[in-house]
Amino acid sequence: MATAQLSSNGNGAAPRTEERVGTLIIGSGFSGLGMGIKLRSRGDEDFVIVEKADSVAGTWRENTYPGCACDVPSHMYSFSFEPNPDWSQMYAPQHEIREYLERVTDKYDIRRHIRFHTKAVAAHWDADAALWRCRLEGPDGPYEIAAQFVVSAIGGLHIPSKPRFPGIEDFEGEVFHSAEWNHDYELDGKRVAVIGTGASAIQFVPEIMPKVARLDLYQRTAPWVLPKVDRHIRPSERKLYRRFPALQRAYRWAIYWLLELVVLNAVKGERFGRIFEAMGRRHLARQVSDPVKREKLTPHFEFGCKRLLMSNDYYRSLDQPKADVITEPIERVTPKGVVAGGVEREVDAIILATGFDVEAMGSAVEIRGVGGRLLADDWADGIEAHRGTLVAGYPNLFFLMGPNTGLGHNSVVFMAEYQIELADQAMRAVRERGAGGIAPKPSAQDAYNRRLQKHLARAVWSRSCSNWYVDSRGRNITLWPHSTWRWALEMSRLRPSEYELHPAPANVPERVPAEVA
Ligand code: N01
Repeated sequence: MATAQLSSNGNGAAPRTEERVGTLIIGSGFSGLGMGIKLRSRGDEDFVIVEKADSVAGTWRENTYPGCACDVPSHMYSFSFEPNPDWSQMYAPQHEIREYLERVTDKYDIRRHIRFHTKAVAAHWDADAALWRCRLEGPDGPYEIAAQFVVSAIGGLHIPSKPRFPGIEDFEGEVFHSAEWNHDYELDGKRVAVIGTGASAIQFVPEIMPKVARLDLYQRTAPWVLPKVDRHIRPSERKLYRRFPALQRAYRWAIYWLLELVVLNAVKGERFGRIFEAMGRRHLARQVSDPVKREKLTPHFEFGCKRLLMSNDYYRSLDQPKADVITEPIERVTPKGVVAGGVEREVDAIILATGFDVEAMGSAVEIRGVGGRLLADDWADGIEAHRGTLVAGYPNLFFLMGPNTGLGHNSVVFMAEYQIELADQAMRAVRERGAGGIAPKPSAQDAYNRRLQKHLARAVWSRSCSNWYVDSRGRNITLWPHSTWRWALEMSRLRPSEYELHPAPANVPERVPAEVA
C-alpha cells in the first residue's frame, strides 16, 4: 500500500491528486480515536481520520446542553487501556469527557492523523483495484482519497431528530435542538416549551428551571426515572487511583459486574424490573406533591423498555408551580406558541429534546459496495450488519457502534473496543493472506441477525412501549440484547468460517470469493 501523503499538521490542506491510505476512519469520537490507537499500537501509521468539526470527541463535543453528563459511571465509560484517575464525579460532566478524549488524542499521538473540517461524502468500492474510492469535502473544497479499508465511526446518535410540527417554521421565537444548544440565547425570564422527556431532557430541565419564567414540558410518554447514585470523587480518592492503578481497575470491574448482574437483570427481567418500578414510583411520590402532575408523570410501560433514566432533581424541578406537564399530543405550532389539546400556550422558545435519527447511519455517507450496490438501498428495510461491524457485499468496510451494538445497561465504549479488535483482525487477515478484501458471507450475516432478532422480538424493548431502538418496521436495530461478556467472547476472535476473502487485484479475473481459512 502506498504511503499516504499525509499533511503533518492536523489541518493542513490536502493535495488535489488522489492519494492512497491504508485506512480511512470517519469520525473522531470514542470509536474513531480508539481505532486509530489500535492501528498505531501495531505500528500502522498509514491512516487518516476525517472529522467534520474542528475538534475531537464526537457526541461529547456536540452535546453541550446544561447539565449534560454521562449516565454510565465514568470509570466504566472510558477506554479500558486508558483509565482516568481524575474523574470528579461518579458520572462525569460532558466537559470532562471531552477533555479526556482530547488528552487521549495527544497522548497516543493521533492528532497528526486527523483532518478537521473534513467530511466524508461518498465511498465506492473499486473491485478491480480492491480499494475504496472516497470523496471528501475539506476546508479547501472536495477531493478524493483511495483507501484499502474504511472505518465508519460516525456514531449512532449524531443526527438530531427534529419532528416537523405543523407551523414550526413560522414560530417567531427561538427554536433549537438539545444537541445544538444555543448558548447565545438567554433563557432568563423566558417562557419555554420543552418537547421530549428522554435522557437529554431529564438532564437539562432541572438546570434551566431556576432561570425560566415558565416551563411547559410536552411529554408523549412518561419515562421511569430513578434516583441517581452519584457522588463527588474527592481529591484524596483520585490520588489513590493515581498511586495504585490496580485499585482503579478493581473499582472499574466492580462497576462492570454491578451493571451486568443487577442493571441488565432489571432491564430484562420482569421480577427484577418490578423492584425498580417500585423504586421509581417512590422517587416520584417523594418529589412531586401535586397529585395531578404525579399522575401525568407516572409511567405506564414495563421498566427497561426505554432507556433507564436517573436524576435526583428532575421530578423536584417539575413540582414547581411554574412548570406544567402537558400530555396531550402537539397539534401545531403557531407564531406565538404551541397548541396541544386545543389549548395554545404562548412561549418565547421551543427546545426540541426529541432524540436522534439512528437510521441515518446508512445514508450519512453514500456507500456503494460490490457491483455498485447502494448501502442505503440495502438498508432500506432495516439496517443490519454482521456482529454489528461488517456488511456482506461491502468488503473492508467496518462500522463502529454499528447496528445492534447499543446497550441499555452498560458502557458502549466497552462494546466499541471489541468491534475495533474484530476490525483489526479482519484487516490483518486481508494483509497476511494477500487478499483484496474481507466481508461476511451473506448466509452468516443472515443467520446472525435472525438469531438476534428472534431474541429481540421477545425482549422487553418490543413488548410494552415504543422506543427509538425499534425501527418503523418493528425491528430492533440498535440494541445488543445480551450481556457484554457474551459480546466480548463472541467478538474477541474472528471466526474464519463466517467470512469470505475477495481477490487481490492481481487475481481479479477469478473474482470468486474464497474462504478465509
Ligand atoms: O432522546 P430520546 P434523548 N412529539 O430519543 C420525544 C443517549 N444519551 O436525546 O418517549 C413529541 O431518548 C420522545 O417521546 P417518546 C442515550 O442513549 C446518553 O433524550 O418516544 N415527543 C422522547 O421523550 C439516549 O437514549 C447520555 O414517546 C416526541 C424524547 O422526545 C439517547 O442519547 C445522555 C416526538 C426523545 O428522547 C437519546 O436521548 C443523553 C414528537 N414528534 C443522551 N419525537 C449519556 O449520558 C420524539 N419525542 C451517555
